[in-house]
Amino acid sequence: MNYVEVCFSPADYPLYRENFELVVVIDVLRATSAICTALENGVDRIKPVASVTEAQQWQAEGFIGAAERNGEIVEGFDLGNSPLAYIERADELKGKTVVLTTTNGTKAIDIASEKNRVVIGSLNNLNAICNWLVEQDENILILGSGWKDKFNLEDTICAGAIADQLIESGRFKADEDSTVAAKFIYRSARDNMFAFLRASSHRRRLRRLNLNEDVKYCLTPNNLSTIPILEDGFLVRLEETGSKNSVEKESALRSENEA
Ligand code: 3SL
Repeated sequence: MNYVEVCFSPADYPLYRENFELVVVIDVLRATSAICTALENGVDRIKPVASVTEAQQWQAEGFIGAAERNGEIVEGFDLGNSPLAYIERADELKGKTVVLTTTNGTKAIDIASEKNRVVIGSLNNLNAICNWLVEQDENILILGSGWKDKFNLEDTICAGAIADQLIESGRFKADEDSTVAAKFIYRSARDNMFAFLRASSHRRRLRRLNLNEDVKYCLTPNNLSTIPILEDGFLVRLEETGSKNSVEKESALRSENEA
């Protein structure tokens, strides 16, 4: 039987990474919710990068630039990581490639991709990703992006929800206390996650930035069915994996983004 375990933050990741083939990266507020939403609403591919400088470089190459730091859009970009913005601007973004950098989420994707296969989880695609994960014959690590390397509640709730479903399937087992704790936290929160998170640091931070609607959206389970997977440095919809080779993708990108 394979293992599913929860790692609370990128700072803890080196303690876990050797034992897992597949990593599910989570940043409920808001990076991975935005990634799932953008791809489901027509964005073709997302290039996750750890730094603003890298995002600027790709933007100069013709990608649509999206950058967030501390909850706000970075100067010089007109997109951040609000999932609702990707819905509102779906017509304009359809078929395009976006380069995205965020405070925690894209950093977690970056470190996970050094060694492992990476897929993207959120509450929005919860059942879709669990149904797919259950079929994978691999040890799975669920990596919360946290906040600047610290534990956060919202990623832990989502990680606990995924671990719970996989363990309940009878195909996975868990050993680590982090996984047990995540399951308990999820089970305490699941009936009203918005209220449960009232005192959480990031919900307070986003409330101060008038982003409560984003928070409610990110805490909505199962409104999406897209599973983003990292392939050759780009996040794509899982069912489209391998549908184009990288040369075809590069030339498609130039014509899409010039159009
Ligand atoms: O940390 C991240 O990657 C972001 O999602 C943070 S925020 O929700 O945009 O504030």
